[in-house]
Amino acid sequence: MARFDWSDPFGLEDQLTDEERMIRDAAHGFAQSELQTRVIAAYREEVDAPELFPAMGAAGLLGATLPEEYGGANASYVAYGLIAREIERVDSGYRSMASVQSSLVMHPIYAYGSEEQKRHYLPGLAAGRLIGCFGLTEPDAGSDPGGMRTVARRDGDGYVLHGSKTWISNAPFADVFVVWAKSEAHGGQIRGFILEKGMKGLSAPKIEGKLSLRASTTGMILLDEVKVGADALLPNVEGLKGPFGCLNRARYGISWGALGAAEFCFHAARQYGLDRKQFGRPLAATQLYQKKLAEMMCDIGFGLQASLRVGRLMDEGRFAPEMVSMVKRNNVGKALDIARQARDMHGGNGISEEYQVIRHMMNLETVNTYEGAHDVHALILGRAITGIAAF
Ligand code: TGC
Ligand code: FAD
Repeated sequence: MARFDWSDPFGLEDQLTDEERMIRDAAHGFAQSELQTRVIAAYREEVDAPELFPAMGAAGLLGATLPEEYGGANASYVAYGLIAREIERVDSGYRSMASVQSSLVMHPIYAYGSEEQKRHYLPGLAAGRLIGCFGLTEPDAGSDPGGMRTVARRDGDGYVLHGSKTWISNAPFADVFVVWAKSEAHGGQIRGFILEKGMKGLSAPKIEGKLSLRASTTGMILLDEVKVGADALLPNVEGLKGPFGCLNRARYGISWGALGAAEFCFHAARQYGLDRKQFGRPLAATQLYQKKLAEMMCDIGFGLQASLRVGRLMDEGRFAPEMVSMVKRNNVGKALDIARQARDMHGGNGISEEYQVIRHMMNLETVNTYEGAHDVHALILGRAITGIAAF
């Protein structure tokens, strides 16, 4: 009979390859030494941290799944998920910075870009010398990106882009902007364009006053008749399947990341319950406290197994987007419940920045909304079950 380990109930460790464990350990070391040490103040002060990109790049955490010739490590999607889990164990905002760069900026350039675009951008993005952002959401098109108003018009050999994007991670300090627009030159089809900081008419003001994800910088992208050359167009995809192909990967990474945040909260609640005595015994000796811990462990264990399965299928090229909706929706929803419970189980201390559970709770509210809101993923699954789109 195997010995039961509450911190790894289904033996995830045994199901990883040596290389995946090595990448996970490197990500854990980086996250604990470089991110954990700064996050409490960074969140309080809502600081911009562009300097973290070269640090993450040097640690091999950006674009790890890409081939080595473009600066990646040829790592598996399971390894990518493990990186997200370790970063988000510290803070969802830092994971956001990394997953936008890897899945939403490097992936589309790799998957849809020309050879020149790949060689021009990917090594700098992998090293974190360049910072990327991904502009899909607009003020009037969030869950329904097909309703976007940003347009690209033909201008000589190139294009002119006009419109606005909002809630864009990394935008205020980004060098590279992957922007999706309806292209009049392509019959109104949605096309991707690579824009660069400093282009005339392009600005990216910061959105101030977030009470969630404060360690990650968010902004708008304002496009006022921005002229770009023909080489700004991502040539190899058209339609919504372009951005959705990126979102599949980012959402999958989030399914692991959110469980990293949940594990932090679970472990913290367990330790707090063992240390804190009320009514003459540890809180962890009470039935209600143990039931909550048991539920946390089960939800995290089930979620990790499901994400591992989706990751393996992704590596084999056999995943379906609906599987990604299942793990993104389930794992983030469970993580949010776990963070709220952990906050409660810490009593008054639970609202203090020092204990960190309330920061995770606040962050996970954003994670539950972005990359497809919780209910929108339910509708994607409902469509798959019934054949009827209820959006
Ligand atoms: P629909 O008719 O379903 O599809 C249009 C076309 O897209 C294709 N498609 C997909 N392709 C690949 N992967 C997927 N997951 C796909 N889903 C759809 C589909 O086959 C079709 O292709 P074609 O060739 O027939 O044209 O589109 P719809 O307009 O009805 O979509 C509805 C819905 C709800 C599925 C979709 O709009 C949706 O997912 N909404 C949520 C929007 C969202 O997730 N936005 C995320 C913005 S980025 C972000 O939040 C980054 S935060 C990052 C961070 O900081 O970590
Ligand atoms: P809405 O679409 O208006 O939804 C509001 C509510 O209505 C939600 O509860 C939703 O579930 C519900 N709803 C919507 N449609 C339906 C329906 N048909 N039936 C039932 N309920 C429905 N976007 C980017 O492009 N790039 C980024 O880098 C990025 N980063 C972000 C960072 C942060 C901090 C945040 C908060 C958001 C970010 N986003 C980004 C935007 C994010 O993807 C959107 O906020 C999200 O897709 C939801 O869109 P919305 O905010 O317009 O909400």
